[in-house]
Amino acid sequence: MAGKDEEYDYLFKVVLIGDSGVGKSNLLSRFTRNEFNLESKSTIGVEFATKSIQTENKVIKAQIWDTAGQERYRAITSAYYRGAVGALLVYDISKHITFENVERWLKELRDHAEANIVVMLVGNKCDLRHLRTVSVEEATEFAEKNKLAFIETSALDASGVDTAFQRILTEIYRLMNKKQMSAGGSSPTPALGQGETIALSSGATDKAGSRSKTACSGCRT
Ligand SMILES: Nc1nc2c(ncn2[C@@H]2O[C@H](COP(=O)(O)OP(=O)(O)O)[C@@H](O)[C@H]2O)c(=O)[nH]1
Ligand SMILES: [Mg+2]
Repeated sequence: MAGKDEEYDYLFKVVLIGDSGVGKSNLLSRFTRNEFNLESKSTIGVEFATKSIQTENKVIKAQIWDTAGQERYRAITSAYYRGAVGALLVYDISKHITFENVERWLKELRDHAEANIVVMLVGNKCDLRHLRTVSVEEATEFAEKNKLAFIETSALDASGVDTAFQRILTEIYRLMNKKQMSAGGSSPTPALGQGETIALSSGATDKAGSRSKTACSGCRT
């Protein structure tokens, strides 16, 4: 029987990318199952996990893909990126090299993903504040230069995790709405076009401020 979990307005594929060990799998398990694993059992064969959220009166089902450890061999296949409308590009705030490698991951996205994929830079492990090597300022500057949303998270203590997913899904939804409007307003989905006001400004800096806000407050110290 189809339960409430099955009902959604949109299904968005979001991929997790970033160096090995930055916490991608744990961000996924924290968000979808509220679980965290201290051991790095690299890859318990999960291809993707799903979770539905609500935004602007719509139910968005997120299908979040995890690399299954392929990032270690720089062998992520293009199938991984196919159809993805969002990407969380994760680094570890206590390992500067993982932040330096963000450039490479952006190039990977340019080469393999849709041109208009929504990318959010995620500084994970912000609970390790005593070991921090990437400052909020440095990451914010980089994110602004590259027009990325930015947030810090901790999969361990859960701070910022829900916010990160909520924000990227909301931004994807808004951009999709905007695109449908500018394509003539003939939406294929009856749920749309019911007189909602859709912001036509670019950059999605409005309302949720997903591009202008930076770290979650819990992670700034
Ligand atoms: N302190 C801390 N450790 C984390 C956090 N997220 C992940 N880890 C640890 O970092 C290691 C790698 O995590 P994992 O999710 O496997 O990273 P992945 O290779 O990017 O998928 C594991 O030992 C996790 O327990 C976090 O937010 N804080
Ligand atoms: Mg992993």
